[in-house]
Amino acid sequence: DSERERTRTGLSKAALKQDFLDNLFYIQGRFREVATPHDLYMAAAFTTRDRLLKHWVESAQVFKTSHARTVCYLSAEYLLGPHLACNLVNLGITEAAREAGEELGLDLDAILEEEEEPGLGNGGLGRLAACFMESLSTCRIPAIGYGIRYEFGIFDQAIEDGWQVEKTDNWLRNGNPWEIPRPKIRFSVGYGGYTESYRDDTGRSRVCWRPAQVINGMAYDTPILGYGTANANLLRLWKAEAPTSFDFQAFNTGDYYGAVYANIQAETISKVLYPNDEPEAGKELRLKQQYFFVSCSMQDMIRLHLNTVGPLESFADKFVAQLNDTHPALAVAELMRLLLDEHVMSWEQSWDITHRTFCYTNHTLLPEALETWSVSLFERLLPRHLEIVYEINRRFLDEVRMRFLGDEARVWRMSLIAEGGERRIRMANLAVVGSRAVNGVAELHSELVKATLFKDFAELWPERFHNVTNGVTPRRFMVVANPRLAQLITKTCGHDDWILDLERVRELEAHVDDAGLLEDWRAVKRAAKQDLATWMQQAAGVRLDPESLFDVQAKRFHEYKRQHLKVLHIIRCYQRIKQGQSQDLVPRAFIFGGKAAPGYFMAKLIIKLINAVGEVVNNDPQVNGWIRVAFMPDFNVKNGQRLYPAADLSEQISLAGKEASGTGNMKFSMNGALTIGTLDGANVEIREAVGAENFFLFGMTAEEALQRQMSGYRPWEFYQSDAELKSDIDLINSGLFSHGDTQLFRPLTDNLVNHDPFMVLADYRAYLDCQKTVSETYRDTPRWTRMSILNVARIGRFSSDRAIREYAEHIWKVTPKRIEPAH
Ligand code: DL6
Repeated sequence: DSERERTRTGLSKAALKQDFLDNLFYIQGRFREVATPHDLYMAAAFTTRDRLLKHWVESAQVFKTSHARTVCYLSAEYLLGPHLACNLVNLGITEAAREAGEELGLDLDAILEEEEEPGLGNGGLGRLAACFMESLSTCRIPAIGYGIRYEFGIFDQAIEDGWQVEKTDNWLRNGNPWEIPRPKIRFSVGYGGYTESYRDDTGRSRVCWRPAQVINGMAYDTPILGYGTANANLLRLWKAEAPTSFDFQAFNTGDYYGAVYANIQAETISKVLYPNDEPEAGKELRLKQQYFFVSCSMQDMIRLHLNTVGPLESFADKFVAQLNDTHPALAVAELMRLLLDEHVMSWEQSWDITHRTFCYTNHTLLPEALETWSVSLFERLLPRHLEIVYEINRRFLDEVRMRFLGDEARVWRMSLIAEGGERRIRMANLAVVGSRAVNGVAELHSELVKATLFKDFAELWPERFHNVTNGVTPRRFMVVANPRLAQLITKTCGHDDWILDLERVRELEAHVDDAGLLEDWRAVKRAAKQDLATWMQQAAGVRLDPESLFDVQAKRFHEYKRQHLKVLHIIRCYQRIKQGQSQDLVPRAFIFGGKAAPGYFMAKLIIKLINAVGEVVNNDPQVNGWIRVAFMPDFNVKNGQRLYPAADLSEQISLAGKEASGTGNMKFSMNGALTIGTLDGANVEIREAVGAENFFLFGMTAEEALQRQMSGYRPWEFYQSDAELKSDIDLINSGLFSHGDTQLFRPLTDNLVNHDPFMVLADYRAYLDCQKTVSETYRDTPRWTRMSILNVARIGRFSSDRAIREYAEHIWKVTPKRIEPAH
């Protein structure tokens, strides 16, 4: 009835209150007085979900009946972050929810804190997928996100004795109120076995794959609502299961354990996210995961198409599938297999459909991050797909030979199979050959993609290559993370339309000389710094002074990102203060956050070094009034939201040419941090946008770095010729930071002095000089504040809404489909 309808979908305070109490009672089985904080969170989540479902179901109906062209985003990772706060913002009911809570004697912020985030990704690539899902809905583009419902996401990081310790992330332990299990949406996925040829009714030769093992994938659906719209899209994650809960044959012959074991084995496939942002060599389970989610997703797309539009000939008109890096590149071979073997189409027609369906985004140029699979492993797990890859390759290489007569070296480089040594399948080549569009994630990166990694392909198919610079969602990273700043922007601009059209933050510029704004701006930053200081005291036991400059580097730990360059700067400051030369310095808090892959020794040693330096610095009364070092444990989306608003300075100091884009750089800048950075990834475009005079630039360009590398880089010459650099490295080796142990950090310092693959020493001096400029500028508070305002005012381009519109127009050729709210 209509009253009940209003209770579950109404946006008024009264409706929210009633639905909250109903959900607490009917779903959690609790009343107010005995409810735990978790019960309260669950009831709040279900109350919010009730409202999402209304939009979601309506969207699904409209998309279905209108045969809307749909984007399928295929990603092995989605680093979603907490749902509740963002859903409240997108529904426009944050204030109503807060007031409803108050009337029930509840604090909304405390409820929001209860949420454990789904950490189904490692870092930039997974978080980008999450931002894109939100922007797809906001931009009203019909979309489905496909991925894996890992039971254990990225590990929780603890710091013990300065070392990173990994703890399992049991995010589903307390239930997940945002997902809806779909027991009837299940697909079988095969592995191993053999293929057979036969002739079909028309006498045509066909292939049938007889897998040795078959498991099931079951769908779990999460609604993703856009901001200020009734459009909601679907995130569909697959969980692996045994096809039947018991192998009765084994059971009846008495092999009870064997039967259960098969069951467990099947479930292993979606058990855990690989906690590495680079492929793990030879990991069979990883290949199984990739095939698992890709196969379920392709089967699901075909099912949807047959149920709505009809004949598969129009599949590529209905769907465009975006490959988020090469992790889902097997989809090319799987769609071919389904069309050829299951839907008995010809090779030519299957290839035409497949090739028109896929587009591919490259996220890295690092050679170690480019996926390849050994042919023998591939053949053992996916014998039919190997045949298909071979046939794609045979036809493709004929095309290359025809275009470049006699250039066998080129054929060899472009082949989907790397020969020489163990034969391996190059997933990036498969992705390029199987896609009609390929893009990099920042202008510089996309240029390098064409000039280096895919040079041969760009010569063959120049029209296939594009750039779409990354973006991030301002709803999560401004409105939710930094409500004070959001309010100030709204007050200053006189509207909140900037949340949907981020270019409109530019209106701040008109007020940049307004003393009142400068004062309010500083107060907002100061309050965020105080919040972070309070949290860090409790979480890491370190005291931070909100008056000091908050200098933050937060991202995955990797040598190319050069967290150790920042450590050398800390040691330099430390030595200067000890030597009584603090005149150039301003009080600074050096703050780090980030996880290292569990098997990445050097990255973990850098974490240990940061904490070791922190222990000395923070306990030395001679320096700790000047500098402090803090490591935020367990940097994830939720903790990132504490960090971005509080940063004065954002460290984006990777070796130029190595960071494809970066997205943290955008999140810091939109929260008023100034960037110190190299000309790498999207830094280049951020600097262009905010103005060179509002950005602290240092270091070699990508081209200079390459030149130096090629002409023989000798890091020890820098070590020998720069007395301060030498003394900083020697201080590490002296054992000062390791209770006298002179060997502990040797692997790191020896590597720097002798190899230094990411040219830390070559950029050291330029970095220190630039940091001096940072300190000088910070002392000029009005100037710094002005620069901070201009950073925010000019950041509009880096909204993921802009990125999604570019994909939609230039790559996907898909138009928005507006869902009319039924209210
Ligand atoms: O495109 C998202 C993100 C970029 O911003 C980072 O610069 C890049 O390092 C990251 N790549 C990965 C590793 N990719 N693989 N494979 O996470 O993508």
